[in-house]
Amino acid sequence: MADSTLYPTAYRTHSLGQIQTQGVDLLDKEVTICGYAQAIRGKGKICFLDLRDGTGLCQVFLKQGLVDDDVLSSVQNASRESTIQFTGTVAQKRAPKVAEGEPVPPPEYEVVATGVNILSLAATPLPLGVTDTVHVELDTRLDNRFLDLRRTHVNAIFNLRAKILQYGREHLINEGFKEINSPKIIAAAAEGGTNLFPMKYFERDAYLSQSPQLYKQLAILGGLERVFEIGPAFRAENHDTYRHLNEFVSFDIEMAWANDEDVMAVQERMINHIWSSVAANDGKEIEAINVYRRTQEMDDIVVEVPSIPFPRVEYSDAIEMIAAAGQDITWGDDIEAHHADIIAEHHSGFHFIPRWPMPMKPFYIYHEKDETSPSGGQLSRGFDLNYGRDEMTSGGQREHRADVLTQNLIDVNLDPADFDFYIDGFRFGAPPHAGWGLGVARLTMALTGSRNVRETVLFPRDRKRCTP
Ligand code: AMO
Repeated sequence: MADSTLYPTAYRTHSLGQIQTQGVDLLDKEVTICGYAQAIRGKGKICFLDLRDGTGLCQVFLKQGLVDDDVLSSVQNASRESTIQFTGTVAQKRAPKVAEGEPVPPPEYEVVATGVNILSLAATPLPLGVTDTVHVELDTRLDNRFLDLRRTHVNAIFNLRAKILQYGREHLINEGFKEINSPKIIAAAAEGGTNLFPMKYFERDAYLSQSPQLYKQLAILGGLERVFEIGPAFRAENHDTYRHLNEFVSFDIEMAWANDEDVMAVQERMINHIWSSVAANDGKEIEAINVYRRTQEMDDIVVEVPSIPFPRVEYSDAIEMIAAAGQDITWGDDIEAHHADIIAEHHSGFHFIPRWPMPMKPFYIYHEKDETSPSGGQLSRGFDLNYGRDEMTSGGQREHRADVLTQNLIDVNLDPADFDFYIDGFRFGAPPHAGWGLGVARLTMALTGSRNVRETVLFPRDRKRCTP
């Protein structure tokens, strides 16, 4: 995380990560650093302070004579997590003793303080410990997220979430996709009418967007060829599970002249790129999570780069697999969480489930004319991507025939008149196209070994939580 390209600011010349990575060049030089006081040791004439910022840790050494007595005692008496600025010189920390034959750790650096400025004293007691490894309930953590985020492994989860977005974006841009932003105040439901959050929009009713679906398609119909969007989606769902929220970030693509297989290939290449980039660059974040997991007696997470193509378990084969395991399921039924467990026994990593029956997929999905399918031509070009038991993505080829699209709306009891703005887009020449929507929090769960989607969302919104 130590970033050698960080510029100095009004408050510091160097980050703590830079002190550790560039320490050899900084030896005996004067620096100004800032951070949270993580631990303060020493009475009387000396004091050792572990200072932490968002890039790392550095020990600060204070000694009578180098700083005034009252300054020394104010640091010794400062509460944990207070923010302090120090000016001082960089020195090499005394190397810890290592047993013979053991590897010698790389040198660490400290700052010998000559100037101190207490920026903000932390109130006591802290509502939750930043370095403690005792288990804290998720609700307490979320109520005090500002402190929870200071914990190294929690910080690492959000750094990795940012990397998912960075590497994902980078990959799509390299494949010729352009980033778009669609409206979040909408007048018609994309994903069914029952889970909309209504809002007042001047004199009329409007809703919060459930998905950029209709707009990303209109962008393709308008000739933008390949688009992606990373933005919020709102669902007034009652689900109270480890993987559902009422606001989530949806990572969407849409692509012209393409079918379901084409966009599945984009997805697996993108995930392969994200996983291999994390494996190559972000080992420190993974290790930070593992250090914590060991204190909780949990297994280490390992970033296994998934090879492509990902396995494909067609819907019909999935139904057979689930039925063979003794479950009461027939073609046309939904694949529920406990069914997904059975598939996950065969495929614990990423796997696609393509070719769902049309009645189980949204009206905008392409209607496959396949008289051999058990549904008599009702097969869709819709797919899901699962990681183990959890759905990460839905997507598919889209219906680009305006008449079929209108009939699809009628079939699901939606009024085509409410969708004129959308169907009109198909009346004047429409490219066949396909796309998908990926849940960022769920993908972050998969990467970081988190067991609850709330772990991977800064300020989650669920049925019971609308603050902080
Ligand atoms: P879908 O509704 O399946 O498809 O959503 C796509 C992905 O978004 C994530 N997701 C959620 N994450 C957290 N909480 C929720 N309540 C929630 N709902 C969905 C999941 C899911 O796989 N328009 C289509 C996508 C497309 O076809 O392009 C859509 O929204 O990871």
